[in-house]
Amino acid sequence: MQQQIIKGIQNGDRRMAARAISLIENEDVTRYSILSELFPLAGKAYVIGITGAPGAGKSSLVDRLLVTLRKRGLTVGVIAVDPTSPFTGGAILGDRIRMQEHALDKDIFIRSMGTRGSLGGLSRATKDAIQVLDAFGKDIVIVETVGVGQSEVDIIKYADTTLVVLTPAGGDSVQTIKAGIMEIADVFVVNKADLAGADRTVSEVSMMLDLGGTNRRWRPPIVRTITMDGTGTDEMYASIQQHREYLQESGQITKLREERARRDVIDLVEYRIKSSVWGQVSGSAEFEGLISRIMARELDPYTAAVQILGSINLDNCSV
Ligand SMILES: Nc1nc2c(ncn2[C@@H]2O[C@H](COP(=O)(O)OP(=O)(O)O)[C@@H](O)[C@H]2O)c(=O)[nH]1
Ligand SMILES: [Mg+2]
Repeated sequence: MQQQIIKGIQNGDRRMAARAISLIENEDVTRYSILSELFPLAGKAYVIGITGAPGAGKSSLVDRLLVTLRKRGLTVGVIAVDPTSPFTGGAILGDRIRMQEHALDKDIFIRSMGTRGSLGGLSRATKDAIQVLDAFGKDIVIVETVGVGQSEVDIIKYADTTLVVLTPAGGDSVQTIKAGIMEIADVFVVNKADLAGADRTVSEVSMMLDLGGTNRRWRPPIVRTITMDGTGTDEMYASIQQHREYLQESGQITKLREERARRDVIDLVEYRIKSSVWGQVSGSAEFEGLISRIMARELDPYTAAVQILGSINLDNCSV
């Protein structure tokens, strides 16, 4: 089965790419050996992250971007991450009719991913799914994720160029945007520019960028878009291209990838240890016994942790 999946991905079989992502989502035991065989095939895709509040227009912008990319003959993979929705089983973004039309295009692969357990599993699964689509030969991989919480910020770290989508609506005025999100933006998109207040949002972002000082060599451009008529789509694409050129010419892309490789290995080690520990400890009689004793103040959590460490077996982490 494993060889069939790898061969299939090499031969452009969509079902096999989908199968690999399902195995990743299900935390199947075979996923790591599949991913390690896929690794040599990957490394060519350019990853675009798109994040912002729910309803900001991310999916609509992805729609527009897909048309632009396809016109240029580029093949695209889309991963829509929605941590607020339960495990989706790989359903296509049902809310977007046009997305579904795109789904019929064989050079576009769309997949949504939902919450899966704890332990940063979604971020891990997304990173691995990007690698599958990269190995599958997609020129561009777009990751759409709701800009709330740490795990979404983590996901976006896998992107080469990150778009942060804002809207003129008072609700997500720049002041309320989390600092973390501001820092990860390579391009700001002020969507719904047809609504009142777009100018104010643009100048607020611009002011925040000025306050940020000049230590950033790349000043994120601010693009206005209206997804209904496509206003700003070309400019958005041009900004992505400019950022991509900047990364290449400055050598930043190599630094980024090196940093990512480092983080990836550490993440994997951490993730596997955590999963193993969780599997052995959570719900076990020993663990519950320790908790009761802590509650009765007969035992402190520091000593309990040391006791647990002495009893767990980490041999299965590398399986
Ligand atoms: N007025 C206006 N509405 C928009 C625009 N782009 C998207 N919308 C609407 O905003 C809502 C959320 O869009 P969606 O793309 O699903 O947002 P997401 O949750 O960020 O993916 C939908 O009802 C869209 O029709 C825009 O440029 N202007
Ligand atoms: Mg969406």
